[in-house]
Amino acid sequence: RHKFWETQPVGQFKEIGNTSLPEGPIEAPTPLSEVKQEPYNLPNLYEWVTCDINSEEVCDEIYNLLANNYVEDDENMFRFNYSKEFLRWALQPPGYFKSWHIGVRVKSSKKMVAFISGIPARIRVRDEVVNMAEINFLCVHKKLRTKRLAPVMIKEVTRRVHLENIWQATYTAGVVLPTPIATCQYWHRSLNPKKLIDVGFSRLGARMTMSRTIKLYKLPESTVTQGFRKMKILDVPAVTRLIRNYLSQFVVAPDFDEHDVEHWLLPKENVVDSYLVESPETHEVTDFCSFYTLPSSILGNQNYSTLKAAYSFYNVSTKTPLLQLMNDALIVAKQRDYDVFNALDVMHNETFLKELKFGPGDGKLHYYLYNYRIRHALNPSELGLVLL
Ligand code: YNC
Ligand code: MG
Repeated sequence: RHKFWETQPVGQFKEIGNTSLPEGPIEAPTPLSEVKQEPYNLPNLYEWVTCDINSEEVCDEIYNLLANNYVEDDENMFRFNYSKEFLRWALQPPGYFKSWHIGVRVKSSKKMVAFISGIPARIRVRDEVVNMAEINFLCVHKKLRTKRLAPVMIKEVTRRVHLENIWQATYTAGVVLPTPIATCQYWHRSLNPKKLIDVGFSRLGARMTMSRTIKLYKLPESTVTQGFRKMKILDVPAVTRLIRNYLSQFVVAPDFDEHDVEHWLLPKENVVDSYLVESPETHEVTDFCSFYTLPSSILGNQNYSTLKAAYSFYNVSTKTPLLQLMNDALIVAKQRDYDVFNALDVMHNETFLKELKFGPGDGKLHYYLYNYRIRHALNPSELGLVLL
């Protein structure tokens, strides 16, 4: 069934329900001297390229490959349109490896036709912190699909991860592979219902008019929580403490230090937005919320070309009810002209989704670990990890 994935150190479907298998690494690391020194062979017309994402030209090429060939919804109405600034942020966290930004070019024309990337991350699974790669942006040009290029790209990124003495990875995908550690669902909160309906993202509900729908999703002009403000660089230590403490309750979560928090959570225009609640009395940071910006291209609509979407990232509530905090996040997203606010059912998100008028999306997002077995699948609420 899965000619490639059956050969890889991942949980296999036939193991499901077998509770005697131990949790942890599936294969032991090999000495670095035994890691293959040369890249895997590509079909003869193609060549590997290590991408310098800081080069304007290379960043343009990756951007264009993804903008034209990356993930679409099931009905091919929308396609992710990660911005260049976003890609630079996503691919260059603290300690990143340029060698993990891997392109494939046509030898003759130098056209970039495929890409895969990894970034390093410390991921805690129960009480073990594991050095991992987060694999993302696997993309093969539409004209080169189903030629078994993806397995070669996955093996090559694996080889380069191994060369850095890292033996585990995590990734998410919309497709079912051996074997998800959790299966999550996206929920969508309309901010601009008229546009969402016009472009076919959502439909007018039964017995609903456009004006009733607009009223249903209306939000206050300004946020309601006292002390709610944008995160600043001086907040990094307090936010790190808050988020580390919060994430410790989940089965799988990143082990963020101050450098990670500065990179991933300090606001970056049109990439990531973060807000916190500073107690007006004690000046303590008690609550935090964040979202990243990922527009989608609208395929074949006369009136609109992009959907501006915010994606819930990491949220922490200790004093402000999570429902109120997320309502304030919706208000700022609306102020900033986003069309929709998306959230997965991970962490404590289930506690606000229905109440804040999010609706379930179609299509699932599956989470995976490479070379790390867990005894049984997790509930989404046991996951403290959001990948981009
Ligand atoms: C996928 N998304 O099952 P079997 S997500 C992993 N992730 O293998 P071919 C995938 N594997 O079943 P195509 C996959 N999609 O025979 C397919 N596969 O064992 C498997 N789409 O290869 C598939 N981006 O080249 C099959 O297929 C084999 O030409 C078939 O290429 C696939 O970034 C793809 O959705 C996805 O660009 C590149 O369809 C192409 O169809 C495409 O014949 C649109 O491949 C964009 C898209 C995927 C987004 C993502 C996470 C990727 C994770 C990869 C796995 C990482 C493992 C850990 C490595 C480091 C380890 C260490 C240490
Ligand atoms: Mg292929």
